[in-house]
Amino acid sequence: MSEDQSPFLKACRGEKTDYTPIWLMRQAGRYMQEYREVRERTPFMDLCANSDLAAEVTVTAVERIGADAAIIFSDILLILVPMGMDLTYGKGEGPILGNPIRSGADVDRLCEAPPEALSFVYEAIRKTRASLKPETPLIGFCGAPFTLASYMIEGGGSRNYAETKTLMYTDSGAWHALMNLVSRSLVKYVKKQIEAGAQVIQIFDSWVGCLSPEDYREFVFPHVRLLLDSISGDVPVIHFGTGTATLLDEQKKAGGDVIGLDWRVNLGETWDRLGNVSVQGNLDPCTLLGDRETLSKRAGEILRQAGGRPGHIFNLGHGVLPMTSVDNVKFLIDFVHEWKVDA
Ligand code: 1CP
Repeated sequence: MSEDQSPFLKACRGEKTDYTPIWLMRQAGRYMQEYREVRERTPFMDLCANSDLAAEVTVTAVERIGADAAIIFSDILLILVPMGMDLTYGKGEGPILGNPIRSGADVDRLCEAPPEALSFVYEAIRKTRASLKPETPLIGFCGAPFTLASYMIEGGGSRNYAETKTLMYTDSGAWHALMNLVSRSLVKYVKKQIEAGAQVIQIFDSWVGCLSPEDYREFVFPHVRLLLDSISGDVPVIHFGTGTATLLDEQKKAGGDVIGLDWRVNLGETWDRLGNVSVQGNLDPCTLLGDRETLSKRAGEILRQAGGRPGHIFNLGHGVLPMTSVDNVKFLIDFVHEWKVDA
């Protein structure tokens, strides 16, 4: 089978497949023993910067669980370093940006990321592509402008995005300048990933669900549109967010060949409403922590809602949680593969 005819790429293009393709966000990560062993010896940023190790972690994960696509091991925040941000990953605390952006003057101190500053990512993509089975497609990715700006402004993760919204509401000039700078950096970064061999790009707008539809339209839409317009046509793009039930129509308008759905929406009804687009999702990652009866029941409900329509990529509604059992992940993947799509 050529990669181009793989179920995952066909589903991205909205073509019919013999079974529903599945991969899991964060499929290489702390829930996997092999990953924990690599991390015991290697700090997270060193792992990302080491293209041999990043390729190894990527390939090990996809082969171990039997997913239909690999996602390059990296992180959405790495691009912030060549833009002028001071990034560290504290033990168990998540990422910390030491010099948060709080004003127009702070924005002025940043620069567009020179794409060659991330050459270790392109190198990891090339090495991963060379060692993956030919029929397994490789996903490249980046954070979306809003989600990246929120880390830059908050200085890390956030519960209510108060600093982010403060800048947005009090200095819309600085806000749009920041979003534009991030978007321009992302266009070049994504194009380089495609050149290196990424066959699909996923845009992670993980935290955009904290916005109202009005704020999305005014403060986010033009930037996501610019990003997606600039990369569209090269390879399929998956446009993902969480908590986005009220934003999905706008997100679809902004662009993407595949729209990511989380578990808070009914996949069937939402797909009916969105219409002509592929969809990815949408199992609650916590169902992998429960018993197999519940897991297969919930997975079956999603497959029944998709109803064999071409263009469904099975995934979780967000990343795999660290306490997940690998056996449950494999059970889910087998369950989805064995499902008769015409049923
Ligand atoms: O299979 C994979 O794991 C692919 C690699 C991958 C991806 C796609 C990693 C590795 N990070 C990401 C994307 C990413 N990073 C997102 C978008 C996806 C999502 O919403 O889950 C986000 C928001 C980040 C930021 C980030 N980096 C966080 C979240 C912190 C928060 O605010 O809640 C964390 C914990 C990191 C570090 C990180 N990145 C990746 C891993 C495996 C880790 C954990 C590091 C470790 O403990 O080993």
